[in-house]
Amino acid sequence: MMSILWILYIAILIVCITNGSEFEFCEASNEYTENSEKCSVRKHFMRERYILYDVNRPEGFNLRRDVYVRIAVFLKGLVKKDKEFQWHLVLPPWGNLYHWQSKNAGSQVHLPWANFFDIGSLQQYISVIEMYKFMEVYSSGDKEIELDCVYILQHDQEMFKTGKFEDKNEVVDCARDSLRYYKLEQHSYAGPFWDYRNVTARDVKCLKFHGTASDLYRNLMPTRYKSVMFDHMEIALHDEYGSKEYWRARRSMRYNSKLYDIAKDYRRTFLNSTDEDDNTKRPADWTEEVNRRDAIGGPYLAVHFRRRDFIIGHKATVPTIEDAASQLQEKMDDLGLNVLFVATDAEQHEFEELKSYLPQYKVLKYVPSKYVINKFKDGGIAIIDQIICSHARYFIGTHESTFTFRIQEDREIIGFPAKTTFNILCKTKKKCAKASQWQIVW
Ligand code: GFB
Repeated sequence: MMSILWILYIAILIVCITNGSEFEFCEASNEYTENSEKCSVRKHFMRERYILYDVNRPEGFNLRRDVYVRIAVFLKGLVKKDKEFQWHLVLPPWGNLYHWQSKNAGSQVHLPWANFFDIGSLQQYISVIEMYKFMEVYSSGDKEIELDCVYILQHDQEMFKTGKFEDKNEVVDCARDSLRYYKLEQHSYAGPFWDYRNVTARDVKCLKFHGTASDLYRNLMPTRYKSVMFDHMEIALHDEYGSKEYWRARRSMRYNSKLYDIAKDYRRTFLNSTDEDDNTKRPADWTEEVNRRDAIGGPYLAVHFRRRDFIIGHKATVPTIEDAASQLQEKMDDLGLNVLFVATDAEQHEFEELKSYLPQYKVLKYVPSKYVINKFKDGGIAIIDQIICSHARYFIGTHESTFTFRIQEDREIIGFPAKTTFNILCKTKKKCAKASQWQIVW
């Protein structure tokens, strides 16, 4: 019996040696059968960890972009702290936004970030992966994705009642009615998951949370979870709002180069504006940008004139169309400009009304071709408007609109003098809210 076993052992050894493989114990797969190359690939994969997130459904495009900056800075800090694991941020697909209702834009769900942003630029700040790519690498071949843990961030209502705010990170029972996730079976939850049907989670926890994003490090538990999702990520605050790190993350959010090209073409054709003449040339790589304040901008004034839901939600600060026109006229005359670029979500008749008050000027807005709206959707058109505003000699925005804030940030990055950027339309010439000023830090 012993000699048969010996013969078998020697035969296996010969087969292994002639095949060039080795018998070694591979901890990653808990087997003896792997050769060392395969084993190191497995080991490497074992170190991959994925963070996913989602934002309160009604929030718009530009607040969502701000939430990205929060989580990007969070991940950057994590990578610095923890070298044991390879951390990646999964980019939540865009879609189903309340404001994105253009009928000729085709489907506006599950849009990848590459539609709007330059992924290479994002990668230069942190490791990001589009959702569809994550699904390929993470699924076990059958296209089903099972996340290890979902945390639903919730405000502590008590703090809002008492006005006493302190950091909190506490797993609590999930109130049934607030839970958009439901149990399918033991260790399997279905939920909204960016409207994907093939995604579930093994565990769902509600987290009463107050504090900055980095307070969530402790919830990651990478020796237990490979993938963790945070829902309602907008509840976590910036770790470093307005700091150098904040601005690095923000600067990495360059747009899809095709959107810059469309805006460039429009500026040259209709606004007599080029980067050479306007002193707005930027290095191709955002990490090579430097602090400057000498951008001149194209010979036009740009206004972001927010209407629709803002007229109701921000009654106290949004001017009538006539009031807006009179403020714009005054500034145009001041600056000796006769071209006005209007970025707006206004109805066409509102835009015509604005124009009717300003007959002495050339008043323009960007109108996308069928091809552009179909390819880049409402989000892409919004970005084109933002790029054109960010290259104007002078910019006036809408008080407290995150759409305006993103333009102001872009102008700070390009290098305009602050006084040409942080201006807002007033309710009336006499009644004006104070504009916030978040200047860039290098
Ligand atoms: O981006 P956003 O959150 O900015 O929402 P606010 C406004 C959306 O409306 C944009 C469209 O994403 C665009 O789709 N939009 C607004 C525009 N202005 C323009 C424009 O000038 N050009 C183009 N092309 N599109 C928040 C809302 O809006 O205001 C919240 O998201 C809430 O739901 C809050 O209503 C009061 O910060 O301006």
